[in-house]
Amino acid sequence: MDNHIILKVSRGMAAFMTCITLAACAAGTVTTPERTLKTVYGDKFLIGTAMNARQVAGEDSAAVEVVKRHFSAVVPENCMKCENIHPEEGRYDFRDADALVDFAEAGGLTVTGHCLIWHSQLAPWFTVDDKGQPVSAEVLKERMKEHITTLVSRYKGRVKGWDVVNEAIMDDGSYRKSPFYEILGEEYIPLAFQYAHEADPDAELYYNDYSMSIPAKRDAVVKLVQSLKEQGLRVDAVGMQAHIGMDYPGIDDFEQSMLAFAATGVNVMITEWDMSALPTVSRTADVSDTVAFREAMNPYPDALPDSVSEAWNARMRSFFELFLKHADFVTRVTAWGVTDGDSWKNDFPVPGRTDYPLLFDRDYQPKPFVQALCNETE
Ligand code: 9MR
Repeated sequence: MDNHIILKVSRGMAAFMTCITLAACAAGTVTTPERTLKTVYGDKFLIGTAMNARQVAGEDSAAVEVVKRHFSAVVPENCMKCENIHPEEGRYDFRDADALVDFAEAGGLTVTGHCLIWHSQLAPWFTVDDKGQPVSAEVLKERMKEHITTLVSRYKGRVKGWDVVNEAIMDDGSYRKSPFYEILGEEYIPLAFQYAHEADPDAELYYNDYSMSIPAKRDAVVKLVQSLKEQGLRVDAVGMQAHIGMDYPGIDDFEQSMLAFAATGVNVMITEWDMSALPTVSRTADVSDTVAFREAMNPYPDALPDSVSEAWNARMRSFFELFLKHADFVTRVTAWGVTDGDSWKNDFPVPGRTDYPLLFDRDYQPKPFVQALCNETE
């Protein structure tokens, strides 16, 4: 090939590449790697989101687009919970959970299984006999083992880790008096970890809970993790749910808990991150309600005022910076839902509110602090 031909070929290639670029631009696609949470912070920790069954089924394609662009991990919001996946003894319904794991695999997303043993959203049959009386310790152990083994083995090698036990400790540090505790005592927790490990020795295993900044709860979870480790059980991380508000918890208290958990030798995961922008409902308030109460508790039905939005974004950013600061032991940060419209917070603790707790708004746009984080270079 003489120089003349090489020049012609390279000009042709350049023209071809320009065409591709222009075509891509015309099609609204990007030609340089897009700056998203995943592309900018994905080397620090997994960036996850909870997904609902509607999204996984492709009924909300804009949400799916956000998930694919910004997140590297997913967790099912509800479909792996006992009442959904194991509604009756001997009958499982794996359809939604299978779909989520398939979706994740196709998109290269890491899956967390949520959750194996939890007092809430527990199938009604699970801890009682056919007369509605509590089953014996032996029967409950058998049921737990069968349930855990079935789920963990089914997704072996596809689910990276499991929330093995969820919300077993109360805010005062005592054990929750759940049916599991009433029948088996504290022993149900190590048993759950043992059964999960036997079913998939490679799966990571987590203890997951909320309000983890409260000192009494922090101390009790530290003791629990230490005791599991002393018993030779696998426990990889403590999941801090991080359902926070504008006025709780103190970020220093949250950091103290992160450090306390990490000091036991496990990782920390921020597993269910959201922050209500609405007034905190006092635990003593009568949420059974009056119209006036509901209106006072739902002050921004159309949009957040700028001042509230700014405060919300600043506080969320401070938490994300805290997670980055401890990226040596924070292995995953997961938002509890994709957009504000999807969030459970719209209905809790007062039903029918319009809340703004997540990283993407109702129009699937990143919140200002997410946009700013994505645009920054270190
Ligand atoms: O977001 C979930 C919501 O759709 C369910 O109705 C609710 C039922 O309890 O559970 C929500 O998720 C919870 C999670 O599984 C465990 N931690 C607390 C979460 C918020 O309640």
